[in-house]
Amino acid sequence: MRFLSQLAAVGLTAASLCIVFLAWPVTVLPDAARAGSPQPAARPAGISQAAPGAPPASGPVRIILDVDLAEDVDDAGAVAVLHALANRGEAEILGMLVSSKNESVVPALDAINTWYGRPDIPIGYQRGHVYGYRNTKDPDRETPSRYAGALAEAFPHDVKRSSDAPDAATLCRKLLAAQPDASVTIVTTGFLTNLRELLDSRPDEASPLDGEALVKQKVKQWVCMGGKFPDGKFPDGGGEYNVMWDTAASVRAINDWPTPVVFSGFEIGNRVKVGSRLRDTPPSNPVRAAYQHYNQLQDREAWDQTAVLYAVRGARDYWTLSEPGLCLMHARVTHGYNQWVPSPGLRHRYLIEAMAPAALGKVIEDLMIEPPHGQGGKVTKDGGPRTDTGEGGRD
Ligand SMILES: [Ca+2]
Ligand SMILES: [Ca+2]
Repeated sequence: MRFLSQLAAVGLTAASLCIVFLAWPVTVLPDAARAGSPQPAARPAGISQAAPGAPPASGPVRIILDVDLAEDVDDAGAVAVLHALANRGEAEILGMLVSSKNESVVPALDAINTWYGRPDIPIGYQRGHVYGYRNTKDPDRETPSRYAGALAEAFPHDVKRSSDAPDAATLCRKLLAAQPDASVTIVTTGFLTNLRELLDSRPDEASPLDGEALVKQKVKQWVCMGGKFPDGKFPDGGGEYNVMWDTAASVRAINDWPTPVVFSGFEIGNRVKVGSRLRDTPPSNPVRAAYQHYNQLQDREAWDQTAVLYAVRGARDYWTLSEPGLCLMHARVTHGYNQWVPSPGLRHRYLIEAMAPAALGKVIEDLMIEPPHGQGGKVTKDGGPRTDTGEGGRD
């Protein structure tokens, strides 16, 4: 959607972009916007062609995971799923980003990674997060969390506070620049602040390309837990949490992203309930502790886990893909929402439920409770965290 960027460059606001786009009949979209597959039934470029159950054709899927890990607990489950898939050789974790505004979230994420034996996964923290759209009352509002502070306090890690972590967009540029072309899958399970910053980023020591060009060269696809499909509004008129929170970032990231995008909408994870089987894991597991603090180890919807699972394994028999189209993001005071505009040749699709939610929940929860692999002796025999810092896990 370079056309949108050009409009932005001449100073139109995000809100007016939506008006322009709405007034712009789909039938007259410019050829440049039709760069995807001409066949509505075909998979968009970059989406796995592997047969159901087949191993990845070219090694593990290279993942950058961007989480909020704050107000809801499913991010913690999603991080667990990704570690389990990495342990099985299905995924390679290049790095993680945090899109929420909370000084305990990066330490909490580092603690989970440490428990899984990967204490050195690079983590970037958002800069420039804004709550709401044209919100003059509390645009700097922090993202609350019932569990991040407790994890940061109880479990071993070495990042003291989120703002000690590097800027997420700068880190992401570095990670992308080091990878082969068209090889990286970005998964977002939170706000789109960091992807906006990435698209807006300028050439630097990591790459002579600007953000959009770098994404276009290195990213295979973006899998976004966000939006609601096909109708983006809830009965009360509200939009889905991840896309509405930092609305201007969502408009820029979704409308201008230069590669295929697959959305796992609200309705997908909403029917899949997981988490209570974390009781079967040791109390030293920080993911168990997150659910303990969040809801006393009850089941919770698996929104974020579905995005990670799709990013690594593809649709398999879990889901089917929608027709191609455009997930159009609307800005409005104070929070935005998305609208699905079907259109052959465009690069957005969304997941449609295929497997029964209970069966899919078992697939996800089995991964969430898989113990860490021994990683060079960094994980103790019972799968618990190292205790050499004197900070045993507790919940
Ligand atoms: Ca660390
Ligand atoms: Ca989330």
